[in-house]
Amino acid sequence: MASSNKHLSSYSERNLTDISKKKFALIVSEWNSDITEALYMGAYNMLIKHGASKKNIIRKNVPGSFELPLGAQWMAKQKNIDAVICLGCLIQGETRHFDFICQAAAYGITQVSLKYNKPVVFGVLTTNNKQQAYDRAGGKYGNKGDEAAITAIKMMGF
Ligand code: RBF
Repeated sequence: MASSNKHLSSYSERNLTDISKKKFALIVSEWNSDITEALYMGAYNMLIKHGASKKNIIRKNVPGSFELPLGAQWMAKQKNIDAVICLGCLIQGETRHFDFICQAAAYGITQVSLKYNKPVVFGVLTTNNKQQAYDRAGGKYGNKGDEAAITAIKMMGF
């Protein structure tokens, strides 16, 4: 799966559903915050660009990507939230923490989406190094935050 060759950012943004009255929760991990802030700005700007109202975009921070599923659950259980976007950045270290946290975040976010029957988007970078993360947070491979926002909008129009 060569993700460097494929970007949702360049996918069709036409015929997207009307999100002017939709409410979004953006959960942002504080680890690698230079990256996750860029992901957040990408997602936020993309939602605004497609008609979301500023007052309908709620931001919540969590300490790390491991906490994204619980943060997502607290927001997804609120009836007035239409979609949740989880943003994080996991960078491979020397120990196996990376694998456990990636696994927990992906599984947990999936569980929340299925439990609450609404889009809960996995906007989490899992990279070998910081450069790969920069490349995907507004660098040469686009911004995966943008893509997370478009994914939420597309799923809302399913
Ligand atoms: N959280 C991230 O979002 N990205 C990371 O790259 C990251 N690396 C970690 C490496 C180690 C060794 C530890 C202990 C934690 C790391 N975390 C990372 C934090 C993790 O998601 C979580 O916040 C903490 O484990 C507390 O539950």
